[in-house]
Amino acid sequence: MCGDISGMSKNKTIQVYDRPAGGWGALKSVAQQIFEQGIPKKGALTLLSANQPDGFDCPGCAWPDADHTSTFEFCENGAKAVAAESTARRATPEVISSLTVSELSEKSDYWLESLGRLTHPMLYDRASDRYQVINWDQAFDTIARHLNALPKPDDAIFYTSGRTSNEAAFLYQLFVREFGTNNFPDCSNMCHEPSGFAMREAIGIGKGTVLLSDFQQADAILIFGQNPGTNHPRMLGELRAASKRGAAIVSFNPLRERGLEKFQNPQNALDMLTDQASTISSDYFQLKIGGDLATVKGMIKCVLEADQLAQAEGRHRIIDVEFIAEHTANFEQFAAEALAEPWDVIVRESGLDRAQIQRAADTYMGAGKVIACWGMGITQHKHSVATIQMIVNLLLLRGNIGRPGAGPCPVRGHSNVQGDRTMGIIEKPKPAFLERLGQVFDFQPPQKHGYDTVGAIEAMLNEGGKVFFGMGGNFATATPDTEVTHKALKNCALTVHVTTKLNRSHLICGENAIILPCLGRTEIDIQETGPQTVTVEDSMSMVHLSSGINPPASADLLSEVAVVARLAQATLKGRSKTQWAWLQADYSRIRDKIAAVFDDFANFNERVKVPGGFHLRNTASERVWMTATGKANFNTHAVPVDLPIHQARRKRQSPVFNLATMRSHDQFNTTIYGMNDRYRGVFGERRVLFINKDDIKALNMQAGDWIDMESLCDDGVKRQAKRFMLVEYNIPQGCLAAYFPETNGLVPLSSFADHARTPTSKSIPVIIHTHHAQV
Ligand SMILES: Nc1nc2c(c(=O)[nH]1)N[C@H]1C(S)=C(S)[C@@H](COP(=O)(O)OP(=O)(O)OC[C@H]3O[C@@H](n4cnc5c(=O)[nH]c(N)nc54)[C@H](O)[C@@H]3O)O[C@H]1N2
Ligand SMILES: Nc1nc2c(c(=O)[nH]1)N[C@H]1C(S)=C(S)[C@@H](COP(=O)(O)OP(=O)(O)OC[C@H]3O[C@@H](n4cnc5c(=O)[nH]c(N)nc54)[C@H](O)[C@@H]3O)O[C@H]1N2
Ligand SMILES: [Mo]
Repeated sequence: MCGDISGMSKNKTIQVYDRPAGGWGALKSVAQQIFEQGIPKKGALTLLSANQPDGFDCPGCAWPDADHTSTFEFCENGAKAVAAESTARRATPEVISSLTVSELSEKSDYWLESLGRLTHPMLYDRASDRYQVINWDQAFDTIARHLNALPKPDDAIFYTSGRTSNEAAFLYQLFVREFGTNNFPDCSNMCHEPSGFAMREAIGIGKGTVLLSDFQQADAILIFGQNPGTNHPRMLGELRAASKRGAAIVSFNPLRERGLEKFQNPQNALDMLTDQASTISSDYFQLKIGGDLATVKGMIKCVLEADQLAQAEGRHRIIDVEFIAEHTANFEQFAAEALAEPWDVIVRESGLDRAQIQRAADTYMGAGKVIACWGMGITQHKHSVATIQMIVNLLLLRGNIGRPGAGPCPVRGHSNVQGDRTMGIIEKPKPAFLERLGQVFDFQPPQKHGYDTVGAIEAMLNEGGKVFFGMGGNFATATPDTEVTHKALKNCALTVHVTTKLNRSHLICGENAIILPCLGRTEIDIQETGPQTVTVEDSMSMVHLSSGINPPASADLLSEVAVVARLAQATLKGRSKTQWAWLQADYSRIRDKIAAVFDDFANFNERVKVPGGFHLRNTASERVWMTATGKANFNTHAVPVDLPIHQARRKRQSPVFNLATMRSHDQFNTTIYGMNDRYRGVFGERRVLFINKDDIKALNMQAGDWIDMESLCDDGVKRQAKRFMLVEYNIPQGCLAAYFPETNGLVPLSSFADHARTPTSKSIPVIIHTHHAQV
């Protein structure tokens, strides 16, 4: 690492990080986290049990494990997630009620979570402005009373974050539907919703088709808008192996991300001792923010042009003619439109030159089997659905779906976000699913579609007196338009959060507020029949068991399953035919019910016993297309030239930037582990703004200057984020990047992805002002 280039104080520095990702830095960072969480040496062993056949599923990301049977798979950020849950610190009632909620609200998110694990249910007392301890029965009775007092069931909103197990999620959606609503906003709505929507239309299933074994066979892996070095570190092991055997790895990202360049595998003794690192990306394209659709369409144009030439010269065709004829629809129309897209539009909107796009296309055409991965850099834009369909189009051209070593791979976020959806946490349920659920549990499920995340905020804002129930997560902080969202939550009659730690959402109280502390995934869950296991589904549709090994953080915690079962009994008294207590007593009974509702889970209890679990059927991977046409659909999309950023730039003389909000290396979504972003060379500060050096010059500013940002939207609302430090970074001109959630207040609630309604957190038009310290 070379020296400090910012001239700042000792603990706040901006440096150039020129080491590989992973390596000793990763081990050091974990050791630091274990120390900060006060975990004794023995407790550190917990970290070794993540993703073992009889251990717990890592509560970090949703990247799958090699057979779930391998020796310890070290992952820096997985270890940090486990350490955060296994912390020795306790947020006891004494600690929580020693401060008023107003006083707690003054503290940082980092401070709140660092209080440690919550130990008792707490009820907000408005008179004293403090949380006070209550017992579980009182808590459930209070919530039930509020729910039953609502004018209609649709006045209750049930949020889910993606850590909830399949068993808890299944029981939760059952309770909510028996109560009478489909109001299921969830973190997917802010995350991979566009991937599900785009792929269901295109290939008839909303999930990726590839398995880990496909990564071992691919000739090329394209990575769009994803930062695996930080967010899916175990993916780097797979990429390293692919790169070593000569596969092309092509990254598309406006930022130079260290983890996409070089990696030193902390699991590999030789790498570590010889200080060797592997190159990850064979090619790196720094396109403009939001420029992916144009780039991929340009690549498609190159493929089609090369194919026309091959055809004219009587050579072997470039596109997979047989696959296209047998398996796809709309090709002719799609190809004609793509060929007609002008190069100047493609070049301008992608931010790449034609030669670069040709090079990317050549790599694609030169590879027999191709995987395309993507993350939040693709999904959090207005045109995210169209972009994803363009990526799928590219794959379809050469038959890269439904055969080994090839396919689409949306890399999911939360460790069970995909499973929660599979279990029915969905605001727009299919009628067939509802019918089956109603048959198995003998009730009439509500048919009306419910609120997604944006819809839930609008509803709480427009009508007061609702009940908001959060199963995990940090709704107040993870959502867009922070001020508006806070107002919406405060408008509720009751806000309830099932949680492991204190966070901001618990301080943005409705008229009444309750915190329900629950067991984490690392902890032993004992019910009437003994210790229980749960199941989760990873990003590649593998379903497997997870059982905790640590004693619970407090004797007063309930499992999420128990919370749901007891709340259902309190709320649905005399109305429900479901045997809630019986299901809670033995989770394998819940699994039997899951099997009764979902054919794909037939013999669930048997099949999940196999180490590594089982793979859920994926029709597209078998080239069975569950679409309206019965085929895989090519989808035509023009390169967008009228996005909010275009509109904002047309209206202004002064420079308008496109801001992407993303994760630092030391955070898990809204949970901040520390103040460093090692691979981007930022230490001791989160309020930074990554910007191109020529843009700094054009603004007449200097690296290290403090600025304010203002986002541009036509609704007359002034949205600002204040006091960010300019950090010179390798990012295209006109593009900016900063961390979420500090910047969420800049995203207007009304700005979301077409069709999928995912907030546009990766493309916010902003202007920059000098920050003036308030006197
Ligand atoms: N340690 C850790 N692990 C995590 C998480 C965490 O917070 N911490 N979060 C979990 C969750 S819920 C999720 S969804 C995933 C998120 O994982 P990622 O998808 O990696 O999420 P981000 O960090 O938001 O952004 C990813 C990348 O998008 C790039 N980008 C921004 N705009 C664009 C664009 O227009 N085009 C392209 N091509 N790239 C762009 C950014 O430079 C960044 O490298 O990780 C999961 N795993
Ligand atoms: N601007 C901007 N906004 C974004 C994003 C972005 O890239 N930019 N990313 C979006 C994405 S991809 C996502 S997924 C969302 C995330 O949104 P959420 O899922 O709502 O947020 P998290 O920060 O993951 O939630 C963390 C909290 O979950 C609780 N928790 C942890 N473990 C458990 C558990 O085992 N059980 C229970 N019940 N609670 C637990 C803890 O209280 C912790 O504070 O944020 C979105 N918001
Ligand atoms: Mo996510």
